[in-house]
Amino acid sequence: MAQMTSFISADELRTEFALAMSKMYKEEVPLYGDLVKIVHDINAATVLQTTNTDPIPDTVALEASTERLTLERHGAIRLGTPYELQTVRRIFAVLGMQPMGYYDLSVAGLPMHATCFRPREISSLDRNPFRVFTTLLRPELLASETAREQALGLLEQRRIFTDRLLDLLTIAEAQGTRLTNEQAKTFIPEALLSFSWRSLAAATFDQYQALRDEHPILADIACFQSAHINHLTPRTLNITAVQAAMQSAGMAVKSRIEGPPLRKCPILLRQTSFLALQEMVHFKASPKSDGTELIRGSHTARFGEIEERGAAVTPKGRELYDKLLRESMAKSAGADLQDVDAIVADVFKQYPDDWTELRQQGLIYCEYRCINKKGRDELRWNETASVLEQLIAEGFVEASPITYEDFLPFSAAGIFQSNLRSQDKAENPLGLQRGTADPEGLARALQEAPMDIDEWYWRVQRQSLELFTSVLVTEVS
Ligand code: OOG
Ligand code: NI
Repeated sequence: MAQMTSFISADELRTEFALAMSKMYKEEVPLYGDLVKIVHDINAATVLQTTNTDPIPDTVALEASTERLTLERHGAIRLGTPYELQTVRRIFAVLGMQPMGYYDLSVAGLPMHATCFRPREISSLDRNPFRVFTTLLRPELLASETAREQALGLLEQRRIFTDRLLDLLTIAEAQGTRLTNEQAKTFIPEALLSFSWRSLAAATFDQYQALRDEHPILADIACFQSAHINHLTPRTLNITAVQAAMQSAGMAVKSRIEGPPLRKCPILLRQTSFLALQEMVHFKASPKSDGTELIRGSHTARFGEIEERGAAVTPKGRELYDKLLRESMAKSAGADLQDVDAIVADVFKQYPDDWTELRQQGLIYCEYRCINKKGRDELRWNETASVLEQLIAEGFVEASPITYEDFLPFSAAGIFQSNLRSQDKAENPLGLQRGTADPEGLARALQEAPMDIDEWYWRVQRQSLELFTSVLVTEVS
C-alpha cells in the first residue's frame, strides 16, 4: 500500500518559521535577544501578580495564553516592487498568513503604503499570532525623477528569492498551499534568506548616498540584496515596566510611547522602540565592478521595538481615538517633551475607561460566551434594557473585549521617523501631498484586496453571538 504523505500544518510551520526568524535576528542584532529576555521576565512577573490577585483588576492587559505570549512577535519588511509583494504573499500563504488591512503611510510623508500578513482564524492566532507589517514603495510619490529611476533600476535587477524557494512555492500551491515535513525543512531556511541581513550592498556607494539624500527609506528599500527584516517585536503585558527596564539596561529608547496613554482598560496598541543600529556595509565601487574593490560604509535602519496590546475598537471607538489623538497633538505642539504625556492623558479623559461603559457605548468589540451561572427561573426580565445586556447583568453571558491584532498607521509613522533619522529633515521631506491613500493600487500590486480590519472584528463578535444564541436556545428553552 502506498504510504500516505504527511503534510505539516500551517500553524506548525508558522511557529517554526517565526522561531527560526527570531534566532536569526538574535544573531544579527544581539540587543534584540536582550530585549526578549527583559520582556519574558516582566511578562512572567505580571502573570504571577494577576493570578495572585482576585478578582483580576481591570488595570492589567487583556488575557493571552502563556503559549501565545511566549511566541508572540511581529516583524516588518519593506518591499520595492509588486513582484516582490506578490511573492511574499505566496510565502506567507504557506505559513497561514493572509493580508489584513490597508495602511497609508503618506500621512507621515513616507512614499509607501502597507498591509499586514497574519492568521485570520482565532484558533491560529491562539497558536501563534505571528504577523509581518509589509510596506511597499510607491515610486509615483517620489518628487525626484532621478531618484525614482535609480531606485527602480536597482530593484529591477535584484533577486531576493532563491530558485529553490520559488520551486517550493509552486510545489506547495499544487499541493493545496501546504508542504510535507521534508519540504518544510528546506522551505524555512530558503524563505529566511529573503529576509536576512546582507552586508554586501546591491548598490554602489554613490547610488546609496544619492538615494539616502533623497530619503533614508529609499536607500533602505532599494540598495540591498534582500528585504531584510528591520525589527521583530515581542508583546509585553506591561510596556511601562519594560520601557523602564530598557532604559536601565542602557538602551537608547525612543522618548515617547506611541498610541493611547496609560489607561485602566487598555485599547488598541502601545509601542516603543530603541533606536536603529549602525551596521557595517560593503558597497561596490562601480556598477560593473567584479567586487574585488569594495568601499566600506554603514547603514542605519534596523531597531528593536516592544508592544502592549489592548482591546479592538469599533469604527465609533476609532473615530473617538483619532479625534483625541489630533486634539492631543494640537495641544502638545511646542510643549516640553516631558509635559506631552500629561497633556495626552488629560485629553484622553474623554475616552471612557471602564469595560462595561466601553461596551455599552459601542466603542469596543467583544466576544460573548454563555456561562449560565444561574438557573433560568432567576432571570428577571426588565422591559427597558436590551436582552443582551440583561443576560450579561444576570450572569448568563460573559462579554470579553477582543484583543486588537493589527496596527496603527500614526504609531507606525512615529516609529519610522524615530528610526530613520528623518527628523533631521523637515516633517514632510518629500513634499508629499496628504490624502493620497491608494488602496486599489495596493490591491493591484498584491493581486488581492486585503481584508477590511473592521469587518474581521465584526465577524469575530458576530460569530460568538451566534454560538451563544444556539447554546441559549438549547439551555434556556
Ligand atoms: C514598519 C513600521 C510599522 C509598527 O509596529 O507599527 C510597524 C517599518 O518600519 O518598516 O512595524
Ligand atoms: Ni513594528
